[in-house]
Amino acid sequence: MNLGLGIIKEKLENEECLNAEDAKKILSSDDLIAVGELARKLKYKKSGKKVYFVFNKHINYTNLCVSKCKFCAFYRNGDEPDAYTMEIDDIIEEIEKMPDGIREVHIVGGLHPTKPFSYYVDMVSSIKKHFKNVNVKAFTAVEIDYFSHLEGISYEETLKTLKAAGLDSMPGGGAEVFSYRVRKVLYPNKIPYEKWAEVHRIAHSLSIPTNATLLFGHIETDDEIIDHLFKLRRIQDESPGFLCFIPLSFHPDNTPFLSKIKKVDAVRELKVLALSRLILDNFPHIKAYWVMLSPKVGQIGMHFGADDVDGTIGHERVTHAAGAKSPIGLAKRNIINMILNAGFIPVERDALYNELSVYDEQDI
Ligand code: V47
Repeated sequence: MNLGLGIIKEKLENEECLNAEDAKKILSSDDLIAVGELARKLKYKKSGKKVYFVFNKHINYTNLCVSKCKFCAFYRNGDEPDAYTMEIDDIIEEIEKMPDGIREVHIVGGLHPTKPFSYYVDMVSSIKKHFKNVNVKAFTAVEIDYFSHLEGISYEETLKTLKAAGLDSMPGGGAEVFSYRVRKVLYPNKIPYEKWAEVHRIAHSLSIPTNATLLFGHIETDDEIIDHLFKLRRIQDESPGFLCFIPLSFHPDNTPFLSKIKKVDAVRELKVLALSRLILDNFPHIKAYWVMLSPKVGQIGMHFGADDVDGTIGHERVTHAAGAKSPIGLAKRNIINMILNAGFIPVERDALYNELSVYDEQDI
């Protein structure tokens, strides 16, 4: 272990917080295994050898979007042959196709040009009515901001209305990188950091747990990644309520602006994962999202600080529109296998990380 990482190791042993300089050393280190070792130690402290997954289904209710982010291959304007919007009955039907035992429905979509706020409220209440044991994890801060403008009400009112309809938790998307420089180039119509943070702080104050993400591997710098992580750490210190952090590696295929960029490699993905575990020491969980990493890099990710792999997913659309080569969904047995073969203990959880079942070799 080189001297820089040695000092970081000592700090972690003394339970001292890392600073931006330490973070920079981690990202630029050429000792990948040592970086992984630091993050894995912290993972073991937090969750031992357990790695969590959830039996879930992703619903992307529309690909119409008025935001038109330049990094996104998923959105459509409305007149393309593959533009779609799901009605509530379609959503219920899609969830009904899942085998029994589903615990979480993860809902995100584009910012639809004409659907009223009542569509989203009805969506949540219908799912709750039909599927009693399902946690409705729905709508990013970007969608909440959009709904509040549609309806002319505050973030708090928007979230209270959705919570009364059955909203249980919120995903972490839409954060991208908080850098104003990157926002100006790639997602000028998307809410800035302050508003993203405000929505999550209010959600936490209403006992709606949320997640957080980082989109990396496009035009961001190391400093911008580090700043993003420290901003999240501060939100969690001041307004706790984040359950999990998910670093998302950018997929360039079919994107309007960035299709020539080379997809980030596994070494970078693993370093960012490890750095996330180390900086976000106040986040209970870090996710190795197999859809973006691939199941194989996801397995290595468990040795780089991740204690969660998301879940079965059903049919992922956002990353696959941008060329992801991973499967569009995984069977529960594949996930259990993936975790066991990486040397960890698969634990099926619900959306709030209550443990439902622990698996071993006999279960596959
Ligand atoms: O916000 C969009 C990203 C996010 C691309 O909370 C892209 O548990 C890569 O947030 N390449 C949506 N990424 C996904 C998301 C998420 C996923 C899994 C779990 C959770 C959770 C949240 O996907 C968007 C954006 O940052 N994204 N386009 C792309 N071409």
